[in-house]
Amino acid sequence: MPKYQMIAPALPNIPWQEKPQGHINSPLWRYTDNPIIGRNPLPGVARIFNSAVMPYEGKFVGVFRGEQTNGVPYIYLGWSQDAIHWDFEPNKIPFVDEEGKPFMPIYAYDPRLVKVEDTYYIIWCQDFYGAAIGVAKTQDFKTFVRIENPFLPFNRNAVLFPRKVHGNFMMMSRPSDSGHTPFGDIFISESPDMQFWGKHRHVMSRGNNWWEGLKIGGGAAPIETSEGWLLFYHGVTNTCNGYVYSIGGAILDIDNPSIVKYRCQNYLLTPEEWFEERGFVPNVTFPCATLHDPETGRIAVYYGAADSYVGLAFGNLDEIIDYIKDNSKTTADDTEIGRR
Ligand code: BMA
Repeated sequence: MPKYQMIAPALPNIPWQEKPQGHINSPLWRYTDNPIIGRNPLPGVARIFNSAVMPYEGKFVGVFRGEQTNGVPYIYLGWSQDAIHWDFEPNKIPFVDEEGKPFMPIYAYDPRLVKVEDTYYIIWCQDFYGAAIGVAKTQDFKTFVRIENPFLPFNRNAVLFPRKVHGNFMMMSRPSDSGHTPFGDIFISESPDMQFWGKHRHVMSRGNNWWEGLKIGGGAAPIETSEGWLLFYHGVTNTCNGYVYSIGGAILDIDNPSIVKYRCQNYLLTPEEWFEERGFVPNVTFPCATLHDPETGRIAVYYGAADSYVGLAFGNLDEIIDYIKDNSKTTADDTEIGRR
């Protein structure tokens, strides 16, 4: 009998591999054929990484950060039967604004994809006189309507919750500066309509543990579970040789997600494999999505690797939650409501 429950639609075709024998030090293990997306995945695009996927009509759809050969990142749509092998649409996603006119951000990166009720939302980072949050909605993956800038600059890593809480959309984000910011905590904001955001609260701070001492940012859309919202996020440390990005885990209160119930003091995954340690930006593992199946407790984590590849890791809900709880260390910044 599973110990904990996931509240989500069943996903019997989730990609999966069993835990290898002898695996230690983390409840996540890597897919043996990683990376799942290699270099030069389509004409004009040099690298795909930091990307998000979702089930759609029996198959899978994804929004992918494609670094063009001119160096500018943009978002591309991809389709897959198994969520491992992907076919990409050759053109950038053709957003339109709310009047139906074409809208093309100057750049767009680190997309997340979240379904709330009957609408899919893409959330990314784009220029708004500096790095800020972009949002668009679609119901058919043909028409993508961009919603005007939800937040002020500078901000990144916006992650929408998969359902409303107390009737409002909930979005995490990470206010920062416009460069390779050397600071950043996770905050949460509420909206009745995806247009107007308020009730901003602090969720959790950087600096708790060495591997996440510099900055943190939301990763995959949180998974609703019987213990709370399961969040995979990224944490960054600064070394004499540059930043290192690891994947962390926390569980947020189900009714008041600005309250952290448990926060794992150990990372769940850190750069160890060649495709994580070597690439355009070495030593980056950057989670942007999960697939998850409530019937089996299986979770597949999609993460960008070294700003060059997409990696896939697997874990089991019970083991992940127990690992986070057994190794939890929270501070007052984490456990308070985050309203000052
Ligand atoms: C962050 C973001 C991510 C990137 C990471 C490492 O600031 O720009 O897109 O993966 O840096 O370069």
